[in-house]
Amino acid sequence: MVPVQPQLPCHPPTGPCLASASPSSTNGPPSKLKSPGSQLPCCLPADCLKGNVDLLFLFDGSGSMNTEQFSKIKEFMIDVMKKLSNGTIRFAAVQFSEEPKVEFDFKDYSQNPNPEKLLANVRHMTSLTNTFKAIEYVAEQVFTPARGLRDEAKRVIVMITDGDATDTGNVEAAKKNGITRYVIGVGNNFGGHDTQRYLSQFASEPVSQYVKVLRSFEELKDLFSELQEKIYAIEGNWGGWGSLDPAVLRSAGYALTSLHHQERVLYAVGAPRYIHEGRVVIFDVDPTTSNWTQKQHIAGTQIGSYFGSVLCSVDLEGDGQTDFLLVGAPQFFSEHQGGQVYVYSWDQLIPSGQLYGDLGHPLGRFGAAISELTDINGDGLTDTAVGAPLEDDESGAVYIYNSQKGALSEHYSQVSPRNAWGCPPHCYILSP
Ligand SMILES: [Ca+2]
Ligand SMILES: [Ca+2]
Repeated sequence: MVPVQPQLPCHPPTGPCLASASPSSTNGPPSKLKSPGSQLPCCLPADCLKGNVDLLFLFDGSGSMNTEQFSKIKEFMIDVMKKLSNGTIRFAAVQFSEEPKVEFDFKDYSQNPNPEKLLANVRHMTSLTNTFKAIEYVAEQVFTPARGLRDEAKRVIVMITDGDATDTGNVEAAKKNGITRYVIGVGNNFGGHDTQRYLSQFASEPVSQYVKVLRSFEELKDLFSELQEKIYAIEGNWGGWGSLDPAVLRSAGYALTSLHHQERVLYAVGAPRYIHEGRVVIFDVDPTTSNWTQKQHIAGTQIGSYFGSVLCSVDLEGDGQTDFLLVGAPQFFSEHQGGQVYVYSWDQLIPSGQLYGDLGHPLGRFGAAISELTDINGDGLTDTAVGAPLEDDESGAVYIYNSQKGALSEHYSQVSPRNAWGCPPHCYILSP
């Protein structure tokens, strides 16, 4: 079995790219590399993908909610903006009642991204709930370059409303403008219909993903994590697991490898930008229908570590049955180490160790390439190579790990004299 390597070039772009780690992360790289705009010496290609999101809060200011409830909506928006202030998301806010009113636009936010100040002068309008009118207005009048919309940004409306619309219409303008619509219905002022179905007329599809019904305004404060996941999914070019095809996943930059268990073949798919922590998901594929079913998943532990950007399955004895799944996190940071590889026993994804490079190479990108080798020390067991392409002043290094009976040694047996394995500087691909 030949492990699938990520689509990384041997010579990545020479120009710098922007670090994507959140400045609020507590366990990320040293501070000099954490701030938005930090320059790294080079980047994995996916780093350089555009991930900007322009997000507009369209919030209900109708007279059916009291002052306290209206304040809860403002608190929610402020909370979201503070927690998502990572440099890739810009915000705008429009209150709607009988008429829509721009409280601040994307340009205002980019000039002064202070949520409290931007919402300090909001006055509760306390009139009708002309929802259709408001959506059409923001789609046509606020998602515009003049209001600070960025050309390449994903467009998102987060609408918060407490009751039925008092007007009629459609959301064609928003659809035409490519705006993703996440709708939050809150409180008890909706008519006697199925609230979720009612709100679905404003939302993107699938409804289960883009409509949220809350019984009370208090619940808004607990909604952040769910909304964060939605936004990160959009920001990170994460389209969900809906339409899966190995060729599509590879071309989209996802890592992919097969796992063999008895007569079954399963697939591990890595999504290194998933909610910034990375995730690996195991799928079972029905051989007759080709339908993919999600079986298990494992999450990364450090924001920005690129967990899941490299995957490699290992068959120790060459019996055709996978024994280990190795997951690379080449941008994992600790004080002395740059990158690590997580080892999971298969077929249950049980954590069984971690591999590290030598200390003293915090920018080494250990784990940016992993390959199952043949048996190179003659003990009958497959051995494994891990690349650290930027180690030792970007000379690059390759570490060899021998297998033991039923296990992969956590201690390497050899490390290449730097740049002596036929692997040029910056090499991101290893072949057996
Ligand atoms: Ca085996
Ligand atoms: Ca061996």
